[in-house]
Amino acid sequence: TQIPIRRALVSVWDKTGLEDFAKGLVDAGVMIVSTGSTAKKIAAAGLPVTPVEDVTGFPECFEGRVKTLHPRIHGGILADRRKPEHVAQMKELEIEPIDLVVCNLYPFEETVASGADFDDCVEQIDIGGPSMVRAAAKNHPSVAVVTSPELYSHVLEAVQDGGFDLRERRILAAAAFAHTAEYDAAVATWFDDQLTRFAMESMGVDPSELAESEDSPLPEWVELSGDRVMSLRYGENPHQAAALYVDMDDLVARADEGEDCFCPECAPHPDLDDLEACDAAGSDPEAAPAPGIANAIQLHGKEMSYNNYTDGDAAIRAAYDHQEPCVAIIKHANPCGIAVADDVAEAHRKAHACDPVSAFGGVIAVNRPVTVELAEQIAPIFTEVVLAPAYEPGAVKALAAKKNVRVLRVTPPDRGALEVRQISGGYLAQQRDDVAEKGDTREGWTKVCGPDVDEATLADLEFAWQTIRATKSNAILLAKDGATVGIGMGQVNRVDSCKLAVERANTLGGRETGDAAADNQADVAGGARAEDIAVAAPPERSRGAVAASDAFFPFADGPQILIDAGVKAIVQPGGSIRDQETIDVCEKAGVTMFTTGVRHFFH
Ligand code: 93A
Repeated sequence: TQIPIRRALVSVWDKTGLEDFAKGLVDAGVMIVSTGSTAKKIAAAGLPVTPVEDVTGFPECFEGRVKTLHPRIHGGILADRRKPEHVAQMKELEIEPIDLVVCNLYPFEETVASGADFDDCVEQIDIGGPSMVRAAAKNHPSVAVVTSPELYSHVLEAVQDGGFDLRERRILAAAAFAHTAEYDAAVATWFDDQLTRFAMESMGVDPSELAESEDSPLPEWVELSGDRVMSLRYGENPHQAAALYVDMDDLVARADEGEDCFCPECAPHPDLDDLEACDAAGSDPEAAPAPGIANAIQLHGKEMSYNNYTDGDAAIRAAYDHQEPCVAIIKHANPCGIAVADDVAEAHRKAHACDPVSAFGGVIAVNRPVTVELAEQIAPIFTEVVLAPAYEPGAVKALAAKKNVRVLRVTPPDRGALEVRQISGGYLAQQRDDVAEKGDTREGWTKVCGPDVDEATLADLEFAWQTIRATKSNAILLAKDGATVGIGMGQVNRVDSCKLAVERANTLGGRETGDAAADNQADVAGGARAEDIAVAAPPERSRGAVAASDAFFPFADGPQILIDAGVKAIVQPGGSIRDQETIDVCEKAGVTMFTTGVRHFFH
């Protein structure tokens, strides 16, 4: 499966080690095609190099915006050498094959960090580079792609040994997709921030003043109980003012009981610029914060936003609903995936595989300390917030590979704590739905139909049931091997939730989305691990899964959808006047059903 490297395209912004690398290629008999200043530098070292214009027959134009975007280049990268018709077409169109693409991209993040203005930042969005990198990664059966100067010596060894084999080209392709996805994520995040800035400016608000202001942007007449900790940049949307409050009475009561005081003044927040101190604070047993996300200690990343707080709270709630090591990935207060396993890294792989497309930009909560393995696994995936009770030494540093990811140390809220929600003219208060009811474990269930199920199925049913209360109603959740595989949430009828759960189980996870950008995000799952995750997520995941429903089925149509999708057992509260119809369709299909007598609406 080795493919000899005869012709390489080299186009790099970061020219570290370029001359030695180019010399190594030339010595090995490789012909180099190269762009503008990369070609100049190679030529200046006295080495032969073909300028890209000589290949395209077209000048670099529009201030360099169009250099390599040409069929002579992209055809040379994308033609599949395994297909005789592609090879014939290359000949016919006089396109020479390119066996190796060496490219690193315009320094977009560095330009943003330098304080450059909007237009200058936009100019540093590389278009041609990612196109070549993605093309080469796609065509990895024929082409090798390298995006990091750190790999040059390895590349030269491979070139001398007759080229990369298929496994190596696949690993390089996974790394390349991760690289371009990360690059695009940085562009998308920045662009989103710019939209906020434009929106604020159009409202006459100076965003820089707002971010730095000690004063709440809330109108003066707002009086809330508790004590304000800080103004937030904005609320759920940029036009809404917002602030964070903590329950100071609770903190004082804890301090009176001999616990350390964790009021905003006394809480041991490390200096976010001091990565060593933040990493140390992640594992310091003395530094665990007071319960609740409002008291969390931030160890890295951008400032928390209003939505980060609400999603973060939903994520802790989900992860702490399980006794085993658990990882919950949340977006818009709903799970993209939740899983339990013997260790947190494995739980994360399973949770991520549920829906790798949605996990992009998610909030991740873990109910155990984050290991370095888990941190390294999360690092390449664009993640808004990571929350955990502690971080093993080195884990915060590994996560900090991404500048913006918010890393928080958090203590879960007390079980059954008071939950207050405002309605117009007043407040609603209730106990949190995180208390163990009799019907929340198998001992409290009634088997109403179907064959007996084995221990693994029962364990999955229990997992599905204990996971569903973290999912917005109406919720239907499919699970297999301690992981969610399809979630239908937030629908106004239960049939749609069933359809959604099945559809999501069978179209996500395996990378069947037609969206190329989202496809990349699935690949971000992390270099060589992309393969493992794809294996953990075969298509037709509904077949052989178990299902949970957060409230009873009012009709038999919902269960019928689950049965048709191959679900083998269902757990639900029961209590509908039409329960018998639901039981009958399950009985007929040989599907086992348990009722719990408890329901878990979540709004
Ligand atoms: O301006 S681009 O978006 N359009 C292109 O066609 C193109 N081709 C290569 N950016 C393009 N590149 C980028 O130029 C590469 O990603 C690399 O970072 C840089 C190398 O240019 P030079 O060789 O002139 O330094």
